[in-house]
Amino acid sequence: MLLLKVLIAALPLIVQAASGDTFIRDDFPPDFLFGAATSAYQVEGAADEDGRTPSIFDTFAHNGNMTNELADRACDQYHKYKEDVEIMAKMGLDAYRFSISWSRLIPNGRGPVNPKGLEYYNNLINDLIRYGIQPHVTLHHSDLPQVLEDEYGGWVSRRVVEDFKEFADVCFREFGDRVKYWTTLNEANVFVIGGYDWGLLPPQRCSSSPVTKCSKGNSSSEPYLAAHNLLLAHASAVTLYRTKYQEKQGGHVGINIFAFDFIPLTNTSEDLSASERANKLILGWFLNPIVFGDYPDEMRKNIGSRLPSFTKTESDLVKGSIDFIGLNFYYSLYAQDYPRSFQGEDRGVMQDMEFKYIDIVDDPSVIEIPITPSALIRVLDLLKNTYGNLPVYIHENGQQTARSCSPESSINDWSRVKYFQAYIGQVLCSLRNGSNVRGYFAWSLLDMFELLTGYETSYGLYYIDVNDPNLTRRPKLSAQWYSNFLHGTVKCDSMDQKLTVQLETNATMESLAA
Ligand code: IFM
Repeated sequence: MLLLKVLIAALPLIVQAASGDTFIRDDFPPDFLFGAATSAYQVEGAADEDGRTPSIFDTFAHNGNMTNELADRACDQYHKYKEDVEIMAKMGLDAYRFSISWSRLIPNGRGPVNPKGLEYYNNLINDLIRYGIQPHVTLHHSDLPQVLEDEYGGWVSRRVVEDFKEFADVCFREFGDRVKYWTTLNEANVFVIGGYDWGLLPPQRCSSSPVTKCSKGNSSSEPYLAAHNLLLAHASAVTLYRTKYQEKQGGHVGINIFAFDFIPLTNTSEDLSASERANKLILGWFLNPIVFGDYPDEMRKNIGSRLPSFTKTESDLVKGSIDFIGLNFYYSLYAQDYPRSFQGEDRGVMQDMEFKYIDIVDDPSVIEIPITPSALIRVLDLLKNTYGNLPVYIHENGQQTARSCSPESSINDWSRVKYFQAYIGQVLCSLRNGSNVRGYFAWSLLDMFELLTGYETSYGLYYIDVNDPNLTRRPKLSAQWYSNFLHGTVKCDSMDQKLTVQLETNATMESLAA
C-alpha cells in the first residue's frame, strides 16, 4: 500500500522528467499517427463548379464577414489534389484529415448524389491510399448546405437529423471500403457558440445587439437547440454506421470537440472554480450526453427549460455513440468568475456557465498564438480522468502567422516550428502519463482560407501566395522540421522554453517542394 502511495505521489514528477527530455519520432508507439488537416471549404475552391451548391460557410464569407472573399478558389485542392497528396507523401505523413463538402456530394442537401462530387472524393481517397496515407474524414466542418438552412433553418430544426443521416449513409456506402476513420462533426461546441450565440461564425445567428450583424437568431436558446440537434444527428449517423457498415468495413467513428484549457485569471477560489467549471462544461455539454446519456447537472440547473431534454430513447441513442474523441486545441485562455447575480438579462452560453473568458495576450495586434506549457497535458488529463480514457485523436493544433508579410518571412516560420515541437512534446508526456492519444494532425497542411480572417492569417506547413495564378505550394521551415521529425532525424527538446530546434538533415526545401 505504501509503495502504491509513493508511486502515485511520484507520477507528476515522472511527467515533469519526461517533459525535460529530448524526444524523437520513435518514442511514440509505432502505430501512433502523424498527419495534417484541412477542411473542404477552406481548401477545395471550385465553389460553383461541377454541380456544387453553396454552404452556410460560402454565405458567411460572401456576406462581408471576412477580410476578403476569395474562398471560391481557396487552394484549389479540387484540381490540385494529386500535387497535395504528393507533398504529404514527401513529408512522410501517415494520415490526412479532410472534410467532405455535403453540398458538393448532394447539391440539394438531400436526394440525388452528384457524380462529379463522388468522382472527386473517390480520386482523392484512392490517391491517398496509393501513397499509404490514411484518409480521416469529417462530415460537417461548418458547411451545412445553404439550401437546408433556407428551407427549415438548418441545425435549429429537428429535420436536419434525418438529412444528416442520409448524407452520412452516402459517405459510408461510397467511401467506407477505404475510409476507416469518420468524424461526424468538427468542433461541435465552438460551431454552436460561434454560430448561434456570438454570431461570429456560420450560420451567423444570434440575438440582435448594437455590435452583432445577425439578421435572425436567439443567443439564449438557439445554441442549445442546435447543439441538441447536432448530438441527435451525430448519434443517428453513428447508429447507422454501427448497424449497417461497421462490421463489414471495420472502421471507427467519433466526434470532434474544441478544448480551450481555461486557467484562472486570479488565484481567488472564485476564479479557480470558474476555470474548472468552464473546462468541464465546454467539453461536457457534448461529451456528457455522449458518454453518460445526459447534459451535466450544472447546465440543467442554470439553463432550465432553454436546455432541451433527451427522451429515454434519445438518451440511449446518444450514450456511447463514439469510438474516439477528436480534439482541437490551440492555446489557453483565462477564465473569470461571472456569477448570475452580476449579469443582466441577456443570456449566452458563457453567461449561463457563469464565467467570462479573457485572452492571455492582452494585445489584439499579436497574431501568433502563445505556447502555453502543459496546456495540452491538462486537456488530455481531463479527458482521461472524466470520460473513461477513450481513444483521442488530436485533429487540430497549430500556429497562426500573418499572411500579408513577405514570402520569405512566411516561409521562415520559426514560431510554428517551436509550437509544433512544444505541443508534440506535450502529447508524448501525456502518453507516458497514461493518456489514450492515438494520433496528431497538424493544422494545417496548406495556407488556406481562414475561418475568421480569410487570407490575412494562416496556419499552413506550405506557403501559398493567393495572387500566384498557379497557387504554387512552397514548403516552410515547419514542413521541413515536421518531415525531419517524422523521418526520425531530428531530436527535439520537449517543452524547452528556449527550444533548440534542429532542421538540417535529410528533408530539404527542394526535396519537399511540390
Ligand atoms: O481554421 C479553423 C478551422 O476551420 C476550425 N478550427 C480552428 C481553425 C483555426 O482557426
